[in-house]
Amino acid sequence: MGGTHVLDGHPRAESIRIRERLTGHVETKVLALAGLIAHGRGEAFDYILGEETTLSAMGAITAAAATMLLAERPVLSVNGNVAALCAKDLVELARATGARLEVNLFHRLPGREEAIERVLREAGAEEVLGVGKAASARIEEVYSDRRRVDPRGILVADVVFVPLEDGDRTQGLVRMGKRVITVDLNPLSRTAQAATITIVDNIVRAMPLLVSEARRLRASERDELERAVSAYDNRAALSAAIRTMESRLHELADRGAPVRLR
Ligand code: PTJ
Repeated sequence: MGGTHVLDGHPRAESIRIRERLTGHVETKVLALAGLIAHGRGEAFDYILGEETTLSAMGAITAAAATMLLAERPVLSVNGNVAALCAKDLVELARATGARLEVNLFHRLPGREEAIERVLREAGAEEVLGVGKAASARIEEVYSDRRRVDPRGILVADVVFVPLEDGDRTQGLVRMGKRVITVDLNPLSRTAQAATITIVDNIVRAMPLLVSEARRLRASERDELERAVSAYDNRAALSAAIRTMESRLHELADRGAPVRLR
């Protein structure tokens, strides 16, 4: 992959570095070209959100960690964008919650599953489900290549983590009776609306918080985790995210001042 072309003093250095990481992963086949479009859409929502983890996103993160810890068969579904952006955190989250990692792609082009498996193994994963023939089961409720799943993983999971997801699979998994957790900067997306828990935050910020929250809650009693889950309301969390965006735009429009981003 090409080296970085951005100087530390650049006001958008971090954002540019992330873009370079993603474009580099087009070459390695980890990222689908459509992944670049998805990232651009996410960035636009992040600008409006203020590029910070909100209090309500933190509430969703706590509920998500508790849900994964309570699960019997949790699975973390990994696509190209997520592997490119936070492979290490995924491996750590799997360890902290006892979840299995499964590659599941919208664009199953030759070599991509293996490339993503490689990135996960380099990040420390000992087991990666869903690669090649291992994705031998079909989910009727899903109408894309994402229907191909591993019979040891998503097929039998009770809780599935599907960050940066693309629509109908979330609805399909929910119809199958699974609890679905997502990370999506767009609170209006079908996935955000249909998931059991939607973390409206950038995956790059949310993942380390999710890992530390899972580690913190690991020692908790079952009923304490259950209370954290039942206190959570996804409709309210989505409304809070939309309200944050709305009030930020209002404030900026009133001030007429340049947007201040970190
Ligand atoms: O690797 P594949 O083949 O499985 O494909 C993965 C993508 C992401 C290309 C595919 O799932 C897709 O097309 O997704 P969508 O429909 O573009 O939806 C992705 C959602 O993630 C959008 O609502 C974006 O706003 C959001 N998003 C993008 N980048 C981030 C994000 N949310 C959180 N953090 C981000 N960094």
